[in-house]
Amino acid sequence: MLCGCLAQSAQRPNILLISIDDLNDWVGCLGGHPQALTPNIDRLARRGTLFTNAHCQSPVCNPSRASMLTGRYPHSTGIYFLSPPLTVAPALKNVLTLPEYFAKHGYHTLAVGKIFHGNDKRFFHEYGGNNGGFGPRPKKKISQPHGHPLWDWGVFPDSDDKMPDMIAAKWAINKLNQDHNQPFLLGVGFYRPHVPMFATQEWFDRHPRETIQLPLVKDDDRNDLSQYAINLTNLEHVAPKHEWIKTAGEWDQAVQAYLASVTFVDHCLGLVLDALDAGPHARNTIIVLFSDHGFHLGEKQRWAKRSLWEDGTRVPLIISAPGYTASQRCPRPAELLDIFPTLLDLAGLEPDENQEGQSLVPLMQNPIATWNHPAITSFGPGNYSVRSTRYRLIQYADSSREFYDHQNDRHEWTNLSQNPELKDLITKHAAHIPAKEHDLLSGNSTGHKAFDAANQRLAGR
Ligand SMILES: [Ca+2]
Ligand SMILES: [Ca+2]
Repeated sequence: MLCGCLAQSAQRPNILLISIDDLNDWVGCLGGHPQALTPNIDRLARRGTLFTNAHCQSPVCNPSRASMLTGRYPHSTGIYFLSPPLTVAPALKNVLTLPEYFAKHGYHTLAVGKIFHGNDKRFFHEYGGNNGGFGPRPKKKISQPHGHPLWDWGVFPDSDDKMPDMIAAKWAINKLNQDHNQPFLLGVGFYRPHVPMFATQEWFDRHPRETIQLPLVKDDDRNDLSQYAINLTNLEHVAPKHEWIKTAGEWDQAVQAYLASVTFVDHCLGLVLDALDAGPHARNTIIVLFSDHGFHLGEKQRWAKRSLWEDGTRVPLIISAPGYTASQRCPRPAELLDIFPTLLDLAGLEPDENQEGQSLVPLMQNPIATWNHPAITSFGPGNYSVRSTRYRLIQYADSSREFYDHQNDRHEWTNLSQNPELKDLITKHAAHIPAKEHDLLSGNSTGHKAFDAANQRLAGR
C-alpha cells in the first residue's frame, strides 16, 4: 500500500501557487480598470481557466489566507480578522494546512514571501524568507504625513533589485531550474500592490499621471445603504479618508501608484513563468494564481479592503493544469477556499470531506456547468455577502440588506433589496447565509475595532 502510494507520488504534478497581496480586479483580463497593464497575468489566463467571478472568504489578509489554506470558512473557525493567527484557533487544532497536507502525501514544499499571514517558515520544508516584506521605505513619507506608517505611495526605491518581490521571483526561479526527487509545491507570495504603493520609476512611466483615469464613483452611492453598513466600512479603519485624498489632490497619484505596483508585480510573475517554461518542470506543473481580497480606490467613498462589496471581495483566480483546456473564462462563483480541494483533485489525491469548498475541476471541464455554490464572504459574525453568477446579497448584523444585479449594475450602485418583485430571489440567496457561526476569536486588529465600533453605534452606546 505504502509502496504504491510512493510510486504514484513520484508522478504527481508539481504545484506552483502564486499569491498576490491586495490585488483587486484591476487586471487586464478582468477589466476592472481600463488602464491596468498585466501582460503576464493575462498570458497565464490564456493557458488555463480564468475564474471571472472569484471571491475571497474575508476581505482581510489573515482570515482570507487562513480560510484558503485550511479549506474552512471564517465562520467555522472564528478567524474573522487580522488576528489571531490560524495556529491558535481551537477549530483548527488538528487540521493540516495545504502545504502540510501535500507534504504528508509525498510532496516537497517550498515557499518564499507571503503565503500565510506570517509564520510561513513553519509550514514549508524550505522557506526563502520574506526578504523585507512590504519593502524598503524612505525616511520621510512621500505622499502624506499622517496615518498608518504603511500608507504611502510614490516612486521608490531606485532599483527593482531592492524589492522583496524581485528577490522572491529570483529565489523561485532558482528552485524551478532544479531537478527535484519528489513532486513539489512551490508557493510564491508577492507583496505588491499592498501598501506602501511603491515601485521604481519604470513602472510609474507605464502609467503617466496625466493619463490616469479615476474609478467611476457615484457621489450619492451611499444614500441607499444602512448607517450600519457605512459605519462598519469606515469607523476605525486605517486607510486615509476619501475626502482627504480628494482635497489633497492625491487621488490620481494613488491610482497611478496602485496601477504601477500591479504592473511591477506582474513583471515579477512573468520572470517566474518564463523560468518555469524554460526549465525541467514546464510540462508537469499546475499553476494557481490568486489574490487574497479586493481593494477600493475611492469606490463607495472609501479606500482599501474590509468591505463586502464587489470591490472588496472580487479577486483574480486562474488555474492552469496539464491536459485541461486553455483560454477559458468561467462566470460561475468560485471561492478561494475551493483551491485546496481543487488541488487535491488535480493531484489525484483523495478528497477530504472536512473541506468546506468545492473542487473547481468540473468548471475547468465545463466553465458554464450548473453550479449551486455561491461565494460566501464575511466581515465579522452576522455580516455576510452571498455572490451568485448574477447577483449579490449582503446582509449585515443589524438585519439591513443590499441586493445588486450585476447584469445591469456592475458597480453595485443600486440597492434593490426593497424591490418587491425580487423578494423570492433575495430569499433564495439568503438561504445560503450560514445558520451557525463560530464566535469571533478575540484579537486586536482594525477589523475587531471596526466591528466593535459599528456594533456599539447600533446598540446606541
Ligand atoms: Ca492582503
Ligand atoms: Ca447605492
